[in-house]
Amino acid sequence: MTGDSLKWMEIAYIGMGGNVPSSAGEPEATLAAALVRLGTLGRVVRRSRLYSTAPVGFADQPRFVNAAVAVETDLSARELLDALLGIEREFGRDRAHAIPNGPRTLDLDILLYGQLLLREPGIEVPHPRLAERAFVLVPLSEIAPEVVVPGLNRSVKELLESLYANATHKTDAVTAFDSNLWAGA
Ligand code: PH2
Ligand code: MG
Ligand code: MG
Repeated sequence: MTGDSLKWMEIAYIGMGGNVPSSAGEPEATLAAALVRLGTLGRVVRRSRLYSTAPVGFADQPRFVNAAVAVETDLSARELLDALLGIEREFGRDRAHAIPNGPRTLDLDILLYGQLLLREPGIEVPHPRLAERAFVLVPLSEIAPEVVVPGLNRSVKELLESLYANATHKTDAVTAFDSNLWAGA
């Protein structure tokens, strides 16, 4: 041993979302500020564009801003989850008074963590609803189309193609937009 610390790095794909203002501002500003915070957990190696997305699960709320990012990190999946929950709280996420699938300042979900398949109380990786959600698969396929989702054993691109083949979609359900805040974060 040389004494150098050799750490095992994984690529974690993180879904970001928000649809009501936080202390950082509108959701676009929240996601840009949260991206800077994600940079403290590892190295942000890819980021999708920002997407304006129609709310899923609970219709009577503002559209969401969603994105997906890849972070190379030496944190375990559980350590990463705890750190993400902490960042959500920094941006005013209140889980105590929340409607399921309802409005939130910031949501940070582990979508994938390398090829890990983990189903335990409090943590499920890959994200259990990833394959049903265009607001996840569209940004994720922008940065990781060929990555295979453990348990489903299909690539992100294939899952998106199946989703679009099997369901009807409004054309404005998931639309990318340009953001100087996001580009500069
Ligand atoms: N998140 C949810 C429920 N519904 N809809 C959109 N468009 N984007 C989201 O991030 C989202 C949602 C629960 O996490
Ligand atoms: Mg979440
Ligand atoms: Mg979520």
